[in-house]
Amino acid sequence: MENTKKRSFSAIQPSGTITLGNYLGAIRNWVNMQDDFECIFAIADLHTITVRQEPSALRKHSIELLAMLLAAGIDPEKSLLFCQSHVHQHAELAWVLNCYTQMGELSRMTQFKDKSAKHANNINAGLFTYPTLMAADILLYKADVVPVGEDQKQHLELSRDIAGRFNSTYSDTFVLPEPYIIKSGARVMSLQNPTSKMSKSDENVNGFIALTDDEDTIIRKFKRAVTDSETTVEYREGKYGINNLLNIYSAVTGKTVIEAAKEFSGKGYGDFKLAVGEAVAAHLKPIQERYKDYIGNKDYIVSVYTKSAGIASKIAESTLRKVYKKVGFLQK
Ligand code: ATP
Ligand code: LTN
Repeated sequence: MENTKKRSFSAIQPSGTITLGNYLGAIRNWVNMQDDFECIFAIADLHTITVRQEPSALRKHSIELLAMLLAAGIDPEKSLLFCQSHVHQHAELAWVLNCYTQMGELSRMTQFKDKSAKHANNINAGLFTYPTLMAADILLYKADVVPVGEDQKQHLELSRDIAGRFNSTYSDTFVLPEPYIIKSGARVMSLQNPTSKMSKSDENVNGFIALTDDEDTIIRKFKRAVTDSETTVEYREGKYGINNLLNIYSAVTGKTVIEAAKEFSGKGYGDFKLAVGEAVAAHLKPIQERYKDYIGNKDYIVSVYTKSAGIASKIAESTLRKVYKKVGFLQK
């Protein structure tokens, strides 16, 4: 029977310990999509070296991330899961796409502006061309949809622009990918600075919940979460800290933010923060238990990413060949 499912591609960087933001904004949706889409997932290790990494830490984060994705419910029987650096076509297509992307387009990317401000001593060319590598990731597999958090929307729009430009210069080659953003959890904010997003590379560990944090740590971090000087739990413009906690509570309990706010009306911030911490810890517990099994079984992880990379590479090669032919390279 012909496969009529739409194809989905997404990736995540092994740049640190995966956070509640990554989970609620992206990974949880990846897990839920596996029956309805043909899913391809990658560890974006090529992207990660745009910020200087300790090699041993990068290896450790990559294995931990793979174990966590399996624990969260990525099923290698249904989906592909591999390392970007193992499929060389990503870097090759990225080079071609660089030649169809304008400096002006790349300089408008907010992630580039944020990251170059944060890493002012290492504003390398890779950081600048990060979005063309991301476009290559997606376009190689002719993905219809790309499940990401809100922060990646701009990169996706650029991927569509690059794909459209290539198609109209030559002929239909790439599928124009659609972002697939699920509202609940799409933008989890830092617990210490609720106007900026929760990020795994945050130097302040109290700003994020790592998926491996134990219950006590989770509750402690929520207790310390920055809120405001008022006393009522309500969802309202300007109450950034409380809104963030209500969003998180809603995302892990399935209640709406309005229901959640009602549940805590008349209660103090202390009770509310404790309840959010407990709900998050309970939600993560089964994932953490499965994680312990996977991280102890490195051979299994290696077998998963090796097999997936082999399959991915065949799909990627077929797209790359077409691109090389269209731009006018001699055929091998
Ligand atoms: P870094 O801190 O190294 O930039 P990151 O934590 O932002 O990393 P990425 O690997 O860049 O994470 O992103 C992986 C996925 O998680 C992406 O789909 C991204 O949109 C999503 N994501 C990241 N942070 C959040 C957040 N705070 N809320 C919701 N989704 C998020
Ligand atoms: N830049 C993404 C990670 C990423 C990605 C991709 C996401 C790399 N390649 C392709 C979707 C599709 C991020 O989440 N920061």
